[in-house]
Amino acid sequence: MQPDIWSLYALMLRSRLFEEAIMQLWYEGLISGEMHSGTGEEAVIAGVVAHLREGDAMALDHRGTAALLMRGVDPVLILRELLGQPEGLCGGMGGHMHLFSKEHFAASSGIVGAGGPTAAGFALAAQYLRPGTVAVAFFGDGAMNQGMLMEAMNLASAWNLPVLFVCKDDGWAITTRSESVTGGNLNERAHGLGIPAVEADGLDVSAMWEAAHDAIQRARSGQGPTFLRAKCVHFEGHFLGFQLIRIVRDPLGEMPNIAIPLTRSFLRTGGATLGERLAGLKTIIATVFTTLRDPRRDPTNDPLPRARATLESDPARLQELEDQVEKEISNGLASALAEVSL
Ligand SMILES: Cc1ncc(C[n+]2csc(CCOP(=O)(O)OP(=O)(O)O)c2C)c(N)n1
Ligand SMILES: [Mg+2]
Repeated sequence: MQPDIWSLYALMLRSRLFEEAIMQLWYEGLISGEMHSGTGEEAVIAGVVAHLREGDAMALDHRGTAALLMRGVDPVLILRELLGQPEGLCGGMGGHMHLFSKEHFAASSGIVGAGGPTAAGFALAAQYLRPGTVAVAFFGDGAMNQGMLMEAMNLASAWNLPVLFVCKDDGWAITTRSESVTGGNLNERAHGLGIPAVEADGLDVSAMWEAAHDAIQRARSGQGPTFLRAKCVHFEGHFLGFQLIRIVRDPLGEMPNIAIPLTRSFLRTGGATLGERLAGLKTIIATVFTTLRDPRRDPTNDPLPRARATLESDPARLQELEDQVEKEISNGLASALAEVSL
């Protein structure tokens, strides 16, 4: 079977446009709290979600908006939720990290790693109540170091549950490089629990679709769980307004924000020794320079133009699709914002 790249691109584009609109509203102050964007991981989500059918379930992390949108949840309900309105998907109480759609068997959680047990639970229910259906868990590389995710993978293997564990590996957990806190190799960790591990390029939606196709087939046909690891890049860093990304975008403007408090604490009497202060300063300077070369700002890591390039042979159809998706998202936004008192 071949992926339908047109519909995959449409899913990715809907998600991108919607999340960019959310970003705008957040910067305008209309959405409160932290906001984790999934921009950059659209190919991972689209390649998997495109295989889901009625009765399949999803357990999501703190970047769950894209998956819900691609699964068919009404963008107006999502947006009203993010705006904290009672008409929102979860009565305005959940916010972007705790979105839930009973109809779609989809639940997200801001507790890192919680998608593991949730997906295993969905998959256990599937075995009894909805045979032939599957559950998918989306989580980050940081979540792979959470005990509950490992426990859930263990049980999924022991009980042969129909579940796909998708690790969206961006190499970071907030400001921690995952490699600095991760022992061994993640694929071997899955193998150790008796789960086959597959790697796919998370920037290439067709590769993701193919890898997910086989893994989901395995689960549907009673052959148990698969671990699918996909490298991707989050353009906004950990969350909107992320300091390291602000430095990359505007190094000169941001430098005083770093330098002034740093100089003050460096010169303060008492506390750390001079040697410790110098070591701290060195770390901060190294982090800033690493950030200036950050792959998160490299446009070649964007999965959208990659998918789009494969469709350019039919520019009329491409234009039509883009116009249609743009209209759909802007109509949804207009209706969410118009009918709700801000
Ligand atoms: C149990 C738990 N510990 C810590 C946190 C704080 N926290 C929120 S997101 C995050 C990083 C998660 O990294 P990863 O799973 O790789 O996801 P990414 O943000 O990179 O997409 C952490 C530590 C949390 N929400 N839950
Ligand atoms: Mg990560």
